[in-house]
Amino acid sequence: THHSPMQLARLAYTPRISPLLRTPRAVTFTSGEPTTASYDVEVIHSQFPHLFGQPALHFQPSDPLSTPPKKNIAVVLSGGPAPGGHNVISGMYDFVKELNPESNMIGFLSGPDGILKNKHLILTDEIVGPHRNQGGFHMIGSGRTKIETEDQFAAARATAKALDLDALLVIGGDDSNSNAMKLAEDFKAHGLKCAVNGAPKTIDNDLRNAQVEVSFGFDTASKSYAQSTASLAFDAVSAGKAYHFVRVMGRSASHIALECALQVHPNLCFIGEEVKQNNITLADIVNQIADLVCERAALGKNYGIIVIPEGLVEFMPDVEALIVDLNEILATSETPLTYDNCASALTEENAKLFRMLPPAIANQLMLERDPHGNVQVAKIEAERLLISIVTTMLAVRKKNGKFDGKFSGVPHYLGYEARCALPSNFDANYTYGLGRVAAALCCNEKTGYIATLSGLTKKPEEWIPAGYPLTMMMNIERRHGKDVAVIKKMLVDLDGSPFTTFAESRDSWRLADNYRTPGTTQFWGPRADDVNLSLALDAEG
Ligand code: FBP
Repeated sequence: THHSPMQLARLAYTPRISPLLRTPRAVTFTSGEPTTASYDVEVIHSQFPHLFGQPALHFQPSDPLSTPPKKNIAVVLSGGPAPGGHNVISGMYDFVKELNPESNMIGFLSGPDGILKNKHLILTDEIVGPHRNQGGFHMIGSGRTKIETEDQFAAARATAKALDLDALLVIGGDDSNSNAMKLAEDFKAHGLKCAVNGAPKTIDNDLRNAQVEVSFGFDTASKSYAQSTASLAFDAVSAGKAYHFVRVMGRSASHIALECALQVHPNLCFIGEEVKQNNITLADIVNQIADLVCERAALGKNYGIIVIPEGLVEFMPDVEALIVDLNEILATSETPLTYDNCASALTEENAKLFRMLPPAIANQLMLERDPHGNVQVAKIEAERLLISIVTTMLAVRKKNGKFDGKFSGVPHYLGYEARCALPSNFDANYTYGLGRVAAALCCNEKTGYIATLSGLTKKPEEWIPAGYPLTMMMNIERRHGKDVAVIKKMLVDLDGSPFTTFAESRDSWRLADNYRTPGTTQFWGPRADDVNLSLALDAEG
């Protein structure tokens, strides 16, 4: 085998699950009242006429039923990898096979594109086995293709018919689950038996709401980023010669940055959502950093650590206005855009800022939006942008006698390295359980639901399984110049406990070096089942 000793040890791990999920033939549901959407009810209802308003499904113990007929159940991984994806598949696989060993589990290859082209793999013990409790999405691969045109929906229907599918599980983030809902509605409208359900994946933790407590992968990834951030913090104070500017992944939401701050106590951490609420401009941000550097220099400290969420660029009102303007230009332009014709198409104000940015950053802002219409913030090097402006500012301050220290900024981006990490115990348990919840929905003809487990700060055996209609979580947003129904992203709640806890302590972290480290992810021992601080604080309320 090519597995390391640690991987082998993780292969032997048995995920902990609720007794309700242990006996597939004893799973029945009680359904509640019809549901509605929290936002834009009428429009969402009109977009999902067949499936809007379905009840929530709660799991109920019952006496085991006889073996149900053989089924064909498919799964697809969609979007960026997140630790635990393989366990959703293995949980689902086990449940489907325990229900009826004759059933087929089919994995679509390379994301939703595999559905369109009917590229798939029949999953077997040999394929699933070596991936249990392992990181990565490589068992079947993933992709960002979005099923949106009528031709694409027709291709998806053709595949569902060709494989005689009873159900499909989409493991994805907010956009992919929104798409799963559209597919569920489309299949229903065309009289296909194939059900479509979702599972909440993303390291960003922005697929979260009253029903979904955390998206899988966040726990492992944020612990890993926090550990690296801590190492850089101690490097800063040990070497005493540089400021580490650490940008962390997370798209628009600053959940990962916030978790890193709660764990590490950096000198400064920006939270995109607060920047937006308080209308903090790019000029304000660089001033805050320059002030910090000057104050610390006065104490003889020419080093420090600053955490930046990758979504920050979208939240500074001046940069945001520029992005909105660019979005419309990119969506409507028929020819490829150059720096110059882009600058001349912008409003005067936006063009001024655009021309002021380092050209590399301006070009990164012009990069094509992803298939879901998102700005590719992972490719915008905000840490370099800030270092470059702060360097210039401090030179001016030095000339004016307001700064007599040294400044050296070292840019870091913590992004791709944590998305395929070995899942923490939390994520291994959570995803295996989610896979079984999803299988129960898929094998019982439920469609348009997201699989959930709640009560996640309790023991895994006490987590409560349920299925909730995806329409409950949707709102109307403008994407690619059009209004579309999508799951509402959960950004950092400025009244929530993770943020208020951070806000109460951050002043004391500016000048002192109160750095702390969470350590690397533990798989055994007294701290192995610790959950991330954000989830723990949220649960405390
Ligand atoms: P998902 O939303 O698909 O889970 O992906 C999350 C993420 O890792 C973001 O944090 C990041 O901005 C983005 O993917 C990067 O995308 P890509 O892998 O296409 O560069």
